[in-house]
Amino acid sequence: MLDTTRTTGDLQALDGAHHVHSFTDPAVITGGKTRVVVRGEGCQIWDSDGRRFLDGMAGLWCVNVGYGRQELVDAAARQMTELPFYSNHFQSTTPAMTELAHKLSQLTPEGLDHFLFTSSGSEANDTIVRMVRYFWKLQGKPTKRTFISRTMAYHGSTLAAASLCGMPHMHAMDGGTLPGFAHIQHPHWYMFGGELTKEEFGLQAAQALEQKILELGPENVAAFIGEPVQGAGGVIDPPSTYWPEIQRICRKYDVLLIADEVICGFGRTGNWFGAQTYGVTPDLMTLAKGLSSGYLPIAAVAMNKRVFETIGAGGLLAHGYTYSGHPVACAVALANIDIIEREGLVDRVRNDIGPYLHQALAQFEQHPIVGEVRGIGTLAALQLVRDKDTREIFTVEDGAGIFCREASYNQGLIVRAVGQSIVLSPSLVITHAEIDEIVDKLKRALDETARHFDL
Ligand code: PXG
Repeated sequence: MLDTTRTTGDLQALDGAHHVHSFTDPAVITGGKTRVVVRGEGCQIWDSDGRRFLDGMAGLWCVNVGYGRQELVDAAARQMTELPFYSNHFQSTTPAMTELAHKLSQLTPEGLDHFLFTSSGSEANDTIVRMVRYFWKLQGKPTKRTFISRTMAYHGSTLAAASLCGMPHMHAMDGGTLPGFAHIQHPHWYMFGGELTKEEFGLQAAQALEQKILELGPENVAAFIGEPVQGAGGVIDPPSTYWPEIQRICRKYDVLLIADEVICGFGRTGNWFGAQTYGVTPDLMTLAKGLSSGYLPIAAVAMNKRVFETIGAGGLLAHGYTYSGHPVACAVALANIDIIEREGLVDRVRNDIGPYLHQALAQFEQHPIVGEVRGIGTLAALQLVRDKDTREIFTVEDGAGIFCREASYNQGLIVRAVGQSIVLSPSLVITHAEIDEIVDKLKRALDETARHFDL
């Protein structure tokens, strides 16, 4: 049983002694600096000392409907009482899995009507690597095995997903990528656009895909995968010309197009899926996070008819997880989708809080250390710079991102620092008053950062 009598200090000591954290320097934890989070409601969380924070990240980009939704608790409890577990292996299903697959087929872009469930975005992307290679083998093109993704992409921490990632520190940790993974530059206009307009740069950035396909040989390229807006890479929202050109190139060379919708899906960009926002129809999509608003772990691979019918004709599908389509997670995902639909949260992002957030953040374009304010819907980033005129970014050694993030925490606002950018991804139920609070706290944190660097 959970011992509820422990103090913050007790928990920090135990945590330092036994718990290995994700994406954290273990030395920080053994030093007893773990933040102990105990409760959430709407967009707010509380730590074990009773301190309130406005959660500008919706957990880890995932609590789309906000914390404290009793409806999701009830859905889980009902399913747990009725049937806590059954698998989908060997021809079995449970009503919750079937209903969820059916529901998703109504929400996803046309043609994406088949769903394979996993418990995490990483597993889903690893699954995609196996499925796509299997697809090409069955299509009689077994050499089409290489995946192309982007620098600063994040697709997960399992083996293949980590190779799809484009973050140097991810690859450096265990000696590089697996064979069969290539990368092109991410479409960040502010960093790489030079004198080009955003639209010109979008086309140029997409054409890097064509060059890479030709360099590798189209007969060797299986798929291109990208997040419609790169999230963990720093909220890189591409120019409007980018995705349609990517799609054109993929079709030209018969390279499958995969949208990793783990962050962008379920309303974040103002449509159900980011691919819709950017006007493309992928062959496969990865879904996670907002699918259950993080209340339970569940993710999915969506595939179109061509992919499904090909692998469907291949005999036994030698792939699956014990928890594929876990009934409790599926029941929670269904209830979560009900909330998004009933409360009109997708329209709310597109027509109300998305524009409100970006209008409010636009004032920081005048701030001495903010070079660019970017994003779409409830995704936003501020690029911290030393010099606005020359677009000189702070260095890693400067640590302006981390400094500003800590200054925000001290104000009671949770944000992420990605390199020298400050990133926001609040829940879709955030109010105008809470956005005003974010902006107010962020302003103080930015001012403090500017003072720290004498700017
Ligand atoms: N794809 C994308 C686009 C993601 O953002 C994953 C896949 C992997 O999902 P799982 O469920 O396996 O974590 C993610 C996850 C960060 C950060 O630094 C973001 C994620 C994970 C860890 C850290 O903001 N996103």
